[in-house]
Amino acid sequence: MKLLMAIIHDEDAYEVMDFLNEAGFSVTKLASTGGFLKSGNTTLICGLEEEKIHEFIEIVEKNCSSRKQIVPSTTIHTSGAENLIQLPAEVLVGGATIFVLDVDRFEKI
Ligand code: 2BA
Repeated sequence: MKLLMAIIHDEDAYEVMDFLNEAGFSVTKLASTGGFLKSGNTTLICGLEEEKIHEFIEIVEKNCSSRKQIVPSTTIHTSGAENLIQLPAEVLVGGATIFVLDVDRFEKI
């Protein structure tokens, strides 16, 4: 058995969960925060058999879009500490970041 962790955009979360549920996956949604942007995102966790990994990733891929987001304050040092410029910068946040982990044991009691 495997555990998939998919970090996705909040706005995609409910639609992806609907499609995953329809396809028979059991999913848990965790509210998470990106360490770089310090803004909310969603982590879905799902225990599944190895042969279902491809189907899970396909559903996530079809329903999660990448987006450009602004990093509000990027400090640029010009010549010395007295010349600091605060510039907004843009980053591309991917449709999903997915980790696949081995599960040693799985119990439902
Ligand atoms: P954040 O950490 O808020 O990162 C948002 C986006 O900012 C990233 O998109 C990437 O384009 C950029 N970014 C992140 N760290 C950076 C850095 N040190 N320097 C420059 N740009 C940086 P994604 O790569 O698509 O990641 C989206 C979210 O997925 C991340 O949100 C984080 O919550 C998670 N994530 C991505 N890679 C991860 C990893 N290796 N381990 C754990 N979580 C990860």
